[in-house]
Amino acid sequence: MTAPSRQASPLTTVQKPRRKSLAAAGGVAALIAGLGLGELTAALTSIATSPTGSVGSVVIDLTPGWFKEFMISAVGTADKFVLVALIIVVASAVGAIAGVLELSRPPGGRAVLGGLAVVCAIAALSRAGAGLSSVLPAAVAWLVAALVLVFLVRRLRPGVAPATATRRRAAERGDAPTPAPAAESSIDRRRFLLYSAAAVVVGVAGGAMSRVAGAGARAAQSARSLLRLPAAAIPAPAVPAVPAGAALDVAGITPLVTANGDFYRIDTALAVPDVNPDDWSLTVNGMVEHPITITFAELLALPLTERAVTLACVSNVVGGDLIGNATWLGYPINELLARAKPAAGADMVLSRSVDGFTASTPLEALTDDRGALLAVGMNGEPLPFEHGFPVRMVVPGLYGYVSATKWVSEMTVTRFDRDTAYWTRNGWSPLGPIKTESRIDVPRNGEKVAAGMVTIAGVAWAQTRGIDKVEVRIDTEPWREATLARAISADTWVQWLYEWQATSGTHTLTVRATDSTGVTQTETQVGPVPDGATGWDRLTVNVG
Ligand SMILES: Nc1nc2c(c(=O)[nH]1)N[C@H]1C(S)=C(S)[C@@H](COP(=O)(O)O)O[C@H]1N2
Ligand SMILES: [Mo]
Repeated sequence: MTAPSRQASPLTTVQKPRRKSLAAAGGVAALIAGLGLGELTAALTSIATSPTGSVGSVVIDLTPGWFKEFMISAVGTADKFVLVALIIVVASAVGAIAGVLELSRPPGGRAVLGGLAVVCAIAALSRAGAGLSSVLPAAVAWLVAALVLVFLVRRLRPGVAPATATRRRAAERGDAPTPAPAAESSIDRRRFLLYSAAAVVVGVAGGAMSRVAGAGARAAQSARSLLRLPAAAIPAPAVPAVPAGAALDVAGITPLVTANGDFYRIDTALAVPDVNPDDWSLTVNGMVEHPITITFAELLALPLTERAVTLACVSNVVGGDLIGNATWLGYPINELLARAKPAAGADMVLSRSVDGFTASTPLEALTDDRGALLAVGMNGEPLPFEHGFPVRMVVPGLYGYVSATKWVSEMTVTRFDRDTAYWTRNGWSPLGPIKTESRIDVPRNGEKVAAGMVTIAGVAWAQTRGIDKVEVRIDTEPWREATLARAISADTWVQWLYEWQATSGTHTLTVRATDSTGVTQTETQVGPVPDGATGWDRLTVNVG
């Protein structure tokens, strides 16, 4: 064995241009490490927020149709592959630029990576059902990439290279000759490449693990995208769930039907459950004569009903937006329970989600003819993952926390004095009927409007009872009746408008609704706990 010669030492002299290319390589390595761990974070939290996936989806959305068609005709199903390759090329270029910049103008490289992270975060936020947590993968990716970049680029600075520092210290002590000028640029090139390779390995491992961790999610996703829901047996195709004339043509008013991507989302799930419909089943058990287990295929084979229902959250404040209206396709829960035959004395159904959430619903609300649904479709699509794919409950007239269990997997017939549910255990009322409410959508609070005819418009709701009257009050003038649009049904909100001859000055607008039982929305202001907020929606406008 011969000892390695001096020349083979990892300490080599690296010229400036070489340092630049090493920095570029380090930048790419840092980016790979960051992206890999960002992908892993996405796979472990939510499926829709992967930095590359969300950027890819946004690119797909923004690509003009003609170009998409051209791509598909030119490269066929390889279009996704081309997109991924393109993203890799662009990302590598950004990484290389970041590396060079971090060497020449720190913290320029970190800033460039930060810019890329912001793009990823915005892309993730733009996806349907995104929340603040959607930026987490991009944030993790940036943090990791920036740390690796700083670490690697520091090794390219002769001033701080440990070997040089030792030499300088030795020089200061005077027990070594002054270092040769060339040694100033000596860096541990082999070690640098080793660390860069390690960063690449970490990134690739993170990416690979994210594929494994996200496999279930992807299986569920592809099952959802392949799913073709059967047509509703009721209403017949000729009878639309949303009749003509139900939507008012007023700029800025809440749309009558809320698009799935705009539908409010409330749940306790940190990661959206990705349930594969092939693995899903619902069990009806507890105080029943005939326990039932039904698979997704069996559910779809039953005659389904389509019905518009306005869902509301008990946490919605007066004037708030935790409310949405959709057409739901599903199987009537009362028919399912009729097959199971609840025992005498039962008064509650405890529904359970695959993620452990529970809701306690009065048995009566699920067996009467209000039309509670075991829903599979939302506005003509399979349920979005965020809204309970593959199956959720929708019960007209009850706040979501006592009725609208998403990803539902079990319904236990029981009694209120035997069991409690997720929110009722936390001090919320066991009964959650939706209160009669109304909201002004236009004009906006604080808006400046021109004197003359101003349209005041909004929505009002009293699910299962229906709205009979909406009144508007300008300042302290008498209440004036608004015009109601045609209601879809008593289970949905109704749009209303009032044409106001506005005079200059500051004015206060107030709205109140009266339901079909003759109950007028109370002025008494209460917060959401324990059974829903009350009060009148009121706002101020400046008429110029
Ligand atoms: N599994 C599960 N289902 C749930 C919840 C939940 O936290 N987990 N939240 C409920 C609440 S409080 C409301 S208001 C509705 C909201 O439904 P959405 O997110 O589809 O609008 O879902 C209900 N179903
Ligand atoms: Mo809710």
